[in-house]
Amino acid sequence: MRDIFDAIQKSAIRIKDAIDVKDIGYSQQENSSGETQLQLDIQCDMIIEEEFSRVASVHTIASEEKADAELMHEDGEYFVAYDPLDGSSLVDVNLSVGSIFGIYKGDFGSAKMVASCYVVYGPRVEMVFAENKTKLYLLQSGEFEFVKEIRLNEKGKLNAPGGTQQNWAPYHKELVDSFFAEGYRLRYSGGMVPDLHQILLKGGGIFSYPGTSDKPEGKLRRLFEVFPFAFIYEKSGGGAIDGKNNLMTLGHAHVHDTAICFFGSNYEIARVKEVYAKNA
Ligand code: AHM
Ligand code: MG
Repeated sequence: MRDIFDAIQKSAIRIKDAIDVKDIGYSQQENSSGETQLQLDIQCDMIIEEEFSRVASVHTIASEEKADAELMHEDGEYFVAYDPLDGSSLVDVNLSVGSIFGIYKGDFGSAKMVASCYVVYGPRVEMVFAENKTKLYLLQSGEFEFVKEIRLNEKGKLNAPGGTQQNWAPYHKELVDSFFAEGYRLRYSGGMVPDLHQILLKGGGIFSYPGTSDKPEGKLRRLFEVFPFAFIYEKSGGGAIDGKNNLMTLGHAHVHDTAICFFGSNYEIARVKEVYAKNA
């Protein structure tokens, strides 16, 4: 695990440099979700692949930017799924973006996850790594230094509602509005890494990406977006559900499968469950 952690750190430092200097023009290629890939997305994917190719314990990788999983080392035991540059369309407006890593043992799947990590490229570069506990690191002078452990409060104040509102179910809109009616404040940048990072570090709240009329299974991908954050939120004392079930109990059929998802502190997650049990 240590070597994977090191490879993620090396990748993050290289990605930060790529974000700082690269022209982010669009390539001619589309990724598996049909989005036009930015040259920067492809470059970040290649950086991570190259770093993991040097780690003998990595058996297989799966990336948001690759159609299929790729074998790295026959004798490795870890399966790593990653989104190399989540929220990459925010780079041109200079908002924070991130990389997300789900580390699985023996195979991909929520039940096989053993650790999870993300990196935020913002005014500062920070990394959050969860195994038994959730730990925050800060990049300083080329090294990631441990800052503190992260623990969510029972209840927060932030509301980050994702997806096109026009396409929300009425009960979902009522749920989102009910948090605002209780005094929650809107915090939504359109990057799940900084949005979920903010909720974690400010002690709590709720992030939602519901099923919508145009995307009934939501937008966010199970292996490299949903499961990694579900793992981190659970290890931080919060919860992660699809409205009814814990996200970490869901299966997946394909590398790019998506899921409806809610991440938050316990109070908000309980509220979501109540509303979705009655309506969804
Ligand atoms: P991406 O992987 O193509 O960058 O998309 C994922 C991003 C998430 O970071 C964010 O939570 C979501 O898309 C925002 O979607 P929307 O603009 O529909 O709210
Ligand atoms: Mg992405």
